[in-house]
Amino acid sequence: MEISPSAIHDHNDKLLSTHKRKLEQTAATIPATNDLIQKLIDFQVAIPSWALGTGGTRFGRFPAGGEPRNLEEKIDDIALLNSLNKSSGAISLHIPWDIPENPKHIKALATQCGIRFDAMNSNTFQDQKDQKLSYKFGSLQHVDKAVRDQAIEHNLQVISHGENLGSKSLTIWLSDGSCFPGQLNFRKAFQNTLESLEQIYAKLPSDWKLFIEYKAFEPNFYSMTVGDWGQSLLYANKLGPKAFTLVDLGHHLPNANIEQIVSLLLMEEKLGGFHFNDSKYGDDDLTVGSIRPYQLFLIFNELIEGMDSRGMNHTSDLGWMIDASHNVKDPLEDLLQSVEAIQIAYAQALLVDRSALEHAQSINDVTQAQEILQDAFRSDVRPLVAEARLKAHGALQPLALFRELNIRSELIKSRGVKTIATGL
Ligand code: PSV
Ligand code: MN
Repeated sequence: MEISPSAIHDHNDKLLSTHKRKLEQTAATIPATNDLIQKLIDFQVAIPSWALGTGGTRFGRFPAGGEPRNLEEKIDDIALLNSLNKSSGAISLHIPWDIPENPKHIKALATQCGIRFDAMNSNTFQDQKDQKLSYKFGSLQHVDKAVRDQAIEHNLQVISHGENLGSKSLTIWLSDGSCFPGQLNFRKAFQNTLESLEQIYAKLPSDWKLFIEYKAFEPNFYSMTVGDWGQSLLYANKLGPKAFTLVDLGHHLPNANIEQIVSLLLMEEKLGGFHFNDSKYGDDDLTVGSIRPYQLFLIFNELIEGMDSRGMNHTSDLGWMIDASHNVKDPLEDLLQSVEAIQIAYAQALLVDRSALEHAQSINDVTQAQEILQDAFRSDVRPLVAEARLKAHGALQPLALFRELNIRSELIKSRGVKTIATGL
């Protein structure tokens, strides 16, 4: 479903005078507004192909209706999001959930919609219908070389799909691990995994990056073979300069200091990308910023500090992706909220007075350091985020326009109520 530029224009027109008033108030107290707005315009967050439909838990799933029935419709949905917020100009594909059967056509469709292909994701955590060997006891770590070879081959196929589409990175998340003490020899599992990753890495195109995503638990509950950033960093260091750690915000043990992890990975030049989501208990995959917005801000604070200290490009030097699941909300509304939360945290972190913070740190002025961070966090940057959208020809209030245009009902009309998108 396409949103006409005139619908966006009419929506913006109605809200323009109120928006301008708020923007003037903000600009009066926030320095370097134009520079900040340009950074917001440039910042793009990839949408996962597996999160455009309703998610579920193992207890049930309650579909919203009108879910995309194929990859073409998923691209349409992302184009729709992007025409509203102008910040979702990329898709991250999961294989085999979203195999591009006709890559030329898919690439042309995406290009026409202004969507590029971000990281490709492989899947060796589920058995597929016609698969010869099972991943029940792991994939790249498996005690049986034939299973490892099968999983390696799958990753190579994913790279080849990605090459056809113009992607430049592969994210490997392994569910490999063990459920009970004694089940695995940790060292052998690590070594098998490393050897398998080495074979994938050897075939990685020269301009590609390999992202190694870690997760503390689930579906294995005793050990995970890539269980934390230390293990991921070990693999990445052993593999070489094209291998990086990927941080998924939901993949830590409770109360982990993710901002410190981010800072140190950047220092080691080994932070590759992000899967954004939010959580209260585990890998809850909730809307970004819905539970711990201050933590999200602190993470962006470290990202900006670390990236700027190395002269990195905020937009292109790391992979920015959402990895969430929408169980009770409309998936598209949820994604609009997530992107907005990311932009807000990014903008607030850009406001941090770095030299004042450095000075406070240098004299151990703990109170002042906190004041500086919280002053930025408590600034209302929403008019700046809206202005960035306006300048990029998006909607001042994407969620409100999504509702005004009854987009979900329109999607249900054209696709049906009982459609089910692929994904978890
Ligand atoms: C695993 O929990 C994960 O975060 C990985 O990124 C998977 O690819 C994705 O979720 C599947 O939903
Ligand atoms: Mn993830």
